[in-house]
Amino acid sequence: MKAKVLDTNHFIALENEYGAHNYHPLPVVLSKGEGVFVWDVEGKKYYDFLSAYSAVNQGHCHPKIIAALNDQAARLTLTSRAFHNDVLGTYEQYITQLFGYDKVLPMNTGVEGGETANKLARKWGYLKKQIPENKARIIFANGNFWGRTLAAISSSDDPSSYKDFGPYMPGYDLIPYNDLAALENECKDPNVCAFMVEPIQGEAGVVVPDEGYLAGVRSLCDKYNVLFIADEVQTGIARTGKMLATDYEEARPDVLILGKALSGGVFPVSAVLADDEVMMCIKPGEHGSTFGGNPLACKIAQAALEIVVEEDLASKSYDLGMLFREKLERYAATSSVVRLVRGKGLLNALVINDTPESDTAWNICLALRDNGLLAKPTHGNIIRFAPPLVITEDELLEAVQLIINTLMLFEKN
Ligand code: IF1
Repeated sequence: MKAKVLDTNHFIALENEYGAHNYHPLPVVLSKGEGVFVWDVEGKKYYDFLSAYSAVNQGHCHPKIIAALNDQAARLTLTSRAFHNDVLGTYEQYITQLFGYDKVLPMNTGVEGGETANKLARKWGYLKKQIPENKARIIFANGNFWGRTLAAISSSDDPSSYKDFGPYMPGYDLIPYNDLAALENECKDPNVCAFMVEPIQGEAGVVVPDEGYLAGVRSLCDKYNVLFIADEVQTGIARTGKMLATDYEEARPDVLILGKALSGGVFPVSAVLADDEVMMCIKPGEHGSTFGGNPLACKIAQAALEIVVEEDLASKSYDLGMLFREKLERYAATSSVVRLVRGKGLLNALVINDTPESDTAWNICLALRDNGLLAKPTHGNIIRFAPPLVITEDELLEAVQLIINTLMLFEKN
């Protein structure tokens, strides 16, 4: 038994010694995953309520994805886009038909999807909207998070993302989230080419906008000839109870960014979807990536999407999300620890009744770990709960009970 605890300490010490300290993980060392569960190096089993930030919507090591991976890995992994391959076109047809867009541009990470969308929007702005050279502006919402590149942090209002990494990308501006009047004000400037927004803000703490906001964004973008870019890297692929979070309203984006669960968490696969009017603005040699559209990624992504359709993960997420919030709202009503429960589908968060600087949420996550469930705080006082969408109702109810039992340890009575 003792030797096993040493394993945990050993792996954590190795990371501390040899890895950059750009993360502060919960002290647990995982070595195996299957469906909604992960196991640590000591053999302890946990519910995974983070799902690698919604990358593992299909569950850990889904057999269909792993089969696609193994099959394609033995055949052909990478050709670069210097040559055609016999997998890319089939995948492109599948994903564009599934989401209803003319074209797809395959990339790898979510942030590259965001970069691609920004480049497309600028190009479209110059070619189609006749914006004067170098004057194109893209508007973002306060609290946005779309990754760690210099462009992504240039639109951030979180000092821990941007501070001491300047100078920043010009042509980016911020308005409050969930504020259509502020958006309309910006859209009046003819140099604005796009508004890029998360349908629900993830990193900001699962912030759900008012009903009608996304439809309002859509109609303002139509009115002023501005592209609506939806960052569905975290909210997409059934996470929020629909295939896309923008599906809840009349809010079809002009440019759709997908990532994370597009591969079921197997490796980085992202995609940008748009119609020809926008996508055909980019010509050969103007954008790309060594690994984007590689045959392995295409096979994995197609399997990952087929699972979402075949297993109807969107409705599962919708129904189980309702159940999750109902149970925890009932608990929160009389709790001194939980201030608020919010979310959509299986993307939910508990707001802890404490300041963002407090360590209460972190301590709750440590206690949850001890009780067999992994979750991670965001912004100090918010805990995000996002299990794989393949979770069953019985498992969800068991996990909810476990969360409630843990919260009870923190009640001040
Ligand atoms: C980290 C958070 C989640 C994203 C949205 C694009 C990207 C992300 C809406 C970029 C990435 C990540 C990255 C991860 C932590 C994580 C996160 F806590 F920071 F906010 F999911 F909630 N758009 N989100 O959420 O995708 O390039 O990383 O593939 O450690 O930075 P990527």
